Amino acid sequence: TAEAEQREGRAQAGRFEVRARDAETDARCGVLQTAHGPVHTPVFMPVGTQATVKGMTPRELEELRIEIILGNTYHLSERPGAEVIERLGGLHAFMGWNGAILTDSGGYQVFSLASLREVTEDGVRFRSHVDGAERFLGPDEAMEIQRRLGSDIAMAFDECPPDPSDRDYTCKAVQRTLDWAVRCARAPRAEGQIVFGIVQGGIFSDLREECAGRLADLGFDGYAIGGVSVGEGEELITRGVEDTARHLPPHRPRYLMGVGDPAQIVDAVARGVDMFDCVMPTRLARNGTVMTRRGRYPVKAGRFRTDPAPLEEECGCEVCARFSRAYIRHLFNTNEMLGPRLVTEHNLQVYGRLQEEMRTHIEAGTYASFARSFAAEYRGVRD
Ligand code: PRF
Ligand code: ZN
Repeated sequence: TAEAEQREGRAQAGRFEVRARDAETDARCGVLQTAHGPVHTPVFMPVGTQATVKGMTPRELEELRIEIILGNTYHLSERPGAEVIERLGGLHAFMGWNGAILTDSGGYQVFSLASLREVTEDGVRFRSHVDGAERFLGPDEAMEIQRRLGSDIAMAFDECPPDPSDRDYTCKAVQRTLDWAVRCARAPRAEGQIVFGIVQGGIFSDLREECAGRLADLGFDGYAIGGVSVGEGEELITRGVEDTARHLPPHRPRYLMGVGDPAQIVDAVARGVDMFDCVMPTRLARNGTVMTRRGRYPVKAGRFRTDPAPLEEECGCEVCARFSRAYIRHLFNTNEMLGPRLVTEHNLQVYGRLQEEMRTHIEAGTYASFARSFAAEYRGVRD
């Protein structure tokens, strides 16, 4: 029965089994058990900040075979509030989604969205971006909100220093992140909820190593690489991932936060990363940017006015099976809401196909050559 399945899920939550390793790279395939089912890795998690993956119904997400989505502690605590969601049975029941949910802890969102007042050892005082009122969010508050939301994976409350930040400031942010991680590791959780720690350290390899080591001592269920892709450029992103991933426990899932671009995902998987999230596919879709295996293009362009071809010839998603570029261009030009919905579905399918292809090549031991040909094809054509 569904109930027995859920009980079983909660009992197994946090188990991570590595099922295959690539022959030449650090890429691996695994299965992470959550209270709402297994998550196969490598995995891309679509972003559902406001308890919705914008424009997609849960049924459509299920049809895309999506196993896990991301929600945001800060946004949901502003509107409608954690108490409201808890009263309505938790985030899954509230939004009608029965798959897994990971919630980001709110630190990053507060630092980027709200106007900061003060950072103390207990957390962050800030002004809400919704009503301008003063609020406070720290490790205890973030864990309490995530407990009420009932997400499957809660993230520790961290401080992500902006780029550029000097060594002195980054060091202080790492220290605060570690102090907060201790509190997050001990905080009460929802039934079956697991918790991931987040590594910070900016562009400083030794700080990242130290942060990773100390988090590992706390024994989290998984570990995130934070503070990467905050404006530092491609080369430093690669280094940050590499410098962090190799110091994380090999038998636990690794999650690269806020990344990203398909080419960056393919590269990070080769360095041992298992999980990703990014607004890219859904946000680009809403302004009419189609993602493909060969890069991206604006479907609103005049050259598609009479184009009978699908968004992507090799795709095979329901959108590509049924609609032409000319039709979807027309939807955007007339501001029809079906336009953003169709491109969102296609773009998410591109990530779905990518993760399946990555898994196949890891299992076959051919990931290195796959990654090389992917990069050549994807970066070969731009916009
Ligand atoms: N910390 C948290 N969420 C995040 C990040 C982080 O460093 C990033 C950085 N790429 C994206 N989302 N908590
Ligand atoms: Zn398609």
